[in-house]
This record gives sequence, structure tokens and C-alpha cells, in this order.
Amino acid sequence: AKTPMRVAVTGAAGQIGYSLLFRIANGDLLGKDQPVILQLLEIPDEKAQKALKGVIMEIDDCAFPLLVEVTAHSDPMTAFKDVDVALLVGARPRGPGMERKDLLEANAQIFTVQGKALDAVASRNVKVLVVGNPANTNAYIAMKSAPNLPAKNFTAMLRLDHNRALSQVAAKSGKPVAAIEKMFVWGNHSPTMYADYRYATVEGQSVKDLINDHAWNKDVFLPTVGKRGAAIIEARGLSSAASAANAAIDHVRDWILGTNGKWTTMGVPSDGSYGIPEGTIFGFPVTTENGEYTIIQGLEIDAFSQERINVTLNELLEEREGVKHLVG
Ligand code: NAX
Repeated sequence: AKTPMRVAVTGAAGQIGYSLLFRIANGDLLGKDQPVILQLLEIPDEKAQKALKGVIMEIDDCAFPLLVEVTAHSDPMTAFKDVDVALLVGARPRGPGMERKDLLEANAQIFTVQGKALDAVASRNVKVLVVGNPANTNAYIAMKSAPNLPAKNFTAMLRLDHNRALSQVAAKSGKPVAAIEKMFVWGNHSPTMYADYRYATVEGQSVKDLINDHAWNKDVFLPTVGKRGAAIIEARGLSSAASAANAAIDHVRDWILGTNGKWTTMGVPSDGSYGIPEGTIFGFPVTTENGEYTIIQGLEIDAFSQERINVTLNELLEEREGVKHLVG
């Protein structure tokens, strides 16, 4: 039998955690032959720890065959011990009267501490996915706080935006999502992200030619994908949770198990590709193989695309500026 893999999840008693943990334990993340150990982190707050115990009772009651052990933690130094995968979901939500700057700072504190803990105790190959918002900047902070781990192992979740874009394009073209390839999203996980279907194909045909409607792209598609999170809050009274958990599973599963040549989207530290400053955690089109991702090279950036990429990049650079005094 395979050696169990250790997966840490932070914010484990939250909404996304409630959808995510059961799927990991079921083998959806690492494969149906891969035993798993879950190491769950919540804030020390008594209510949060109690809620976490309740979630673990339910996990126990599923009697998942692949699940070897589940542990509850309030300290990242124990939660991240020897982990192979870290899903950083917990973050500070915006409270009443809280400015954007306060939000950035509160999260910068959390992700500095967690980055340092990963640096100290995680597996030297730990794969990190940041889901908690602002996801790209939080991933950047964690990466900068973990100088002894490979920077390329710190990623942010753009996969929900990617999946939302796929679903919208499928609906517009009347084709099944499974038939659409080479779709991806540039930039920040925020309404400024740029979902790009210029290279996408469906059954070998160009999606752009099939849709052939630039106004739809600009006025319907991009705003719909960009504001989808807000639309879900408006409809459900709560933010996206099951779809976010599903996207986190997709991201890490594809990273570890490979995409077989298919394109997907990951928020990864830039290597300078497409003029994105090195180290910026940016949504790029990638393929993955043997646990490594590769940014797709050589795509043409037309004027419209460049304009959209600049907007989302500038937002990220501003966020980084806002936390510079904390991470340097
Ligand atoms: P919840 O508020 O339901 O749960 C968050 C949990 O994290 C809480 O239980 C809280 O106690 C815990 N937490 C807070 N700080 C922590 C810390 N320092 N260590 C450990 N646990 C901590 O939020 P939920 O709906 O689960 O969303 C979690 C995060 O995902 C939010 O930041 C949210 O904005 C973000 N999202 C990111 C998405 C993406 O595509 N990247 C999409 C969905 C989601 O909005």
C-alpha cells in the first residue's frame, strides 16, 4: 500500500472546509488508491475549536476507507508538521467598517505566521494552495515568509474563475464543458481577472469564431465571470463554498496528478512570462506533469488583452505595495 500523504487544511470549520474535507477524505484530491492524513487548523477561539471537533465527528462517521487519521490544531507549527499539501483556506473576512487596507494587513499577519510555520516544519516539497482572500497577495506573503521552500510551490486559486468561465462559454456555445479546451484566466482572483477564450477550442473548432461576438465577451462574459462571487452571495446569502472547494480539489489534483497536456489555470509566481514582474502571483495558462506546472509560452497578447492584463496586474501591485512594510 502507498504511504499516507499528509494534507493540512486551515479554516477547517468554515463553509469551504465543510465541503472540502469530505472530498479529500473520499480520495477526490490525491486518487482513490492514496491513503490520507488530515491535519486541520482553526483559530484557538473556543467556538471555532468546538465546531472543528463537530466536523471531525462527522468525518469519523463517514468511515472513509482512505482516511488514516484526522487531527485538530490551533497552532500552525503542529498543523503543518510534515505536510505534503497545505490548503490555506482560513482568512480574515472583511468586518464592518474595515478598510481594504486593514483587511490586507490582518491577512498579511496570518499568512506571515503560516508561511514561517510551513518553512519550519512542512515537507520540503509541500505544495501550497491559498484560497483565503485576497488569495494572490496572501500566497505572495506566505511564499516570502518561507525562504527555505521552493517559491514555485506557492500557488493561489484562480480555478474557480476558470471553471466559471468554462461554464459560461459552454452555455453560450451550446456545447458540453468537457468538450472545451485551452480556456484560461489571467491575473488576480478578483473581479479584475481576465478570462481569455481566444485560444479555446470546442471539438477542434475555435470558440472565438463560434461565438464571434466581441461585445458579448466584453459586456456580458467578463462581467458575469468577474462578478459571479457577488451574484452568489446575493442569491444564497452566503459566499460560494461547494464550488470553491471543488475548484481547490481541481487545482491540487491537476498539479499532483497531471493534466495530460490539457491547459488549465493556476495562480503561480511569475517567472517574467508575458511581462508580469517576477514573483508576482498571477493567474497563467499552464499544463502540469510529474507534479510540476509549466506556463504556456508564446501566446499573442492583442491590445484588448494587454489592457485587461494591465488592470489586473496593477491591482496586484497595489495590494503588494499595501503590505510592503510587513514583508519587504
Ligand atoms: P468562513 O468564514 O466560513 O470560514 C473561514 C474559517 O477560517 C473560519 O472558521 C475561521 O475561524 C477560520 N480562520 C480564520 N483565520 C484563521 C487562521 N489564521 N488560521 C486558521 N483558521 C482561520 O469562510 P469560507 O466561506 O470558508 O471562505 C474562506 C476564504 O475563502 C475566505 O477568505 C473567502 O474570501 C475565500 N474564497 C476564495 C475563493 C477563491 O476563488 N480564491 C472563492 C471562495 C471564497 O470566497
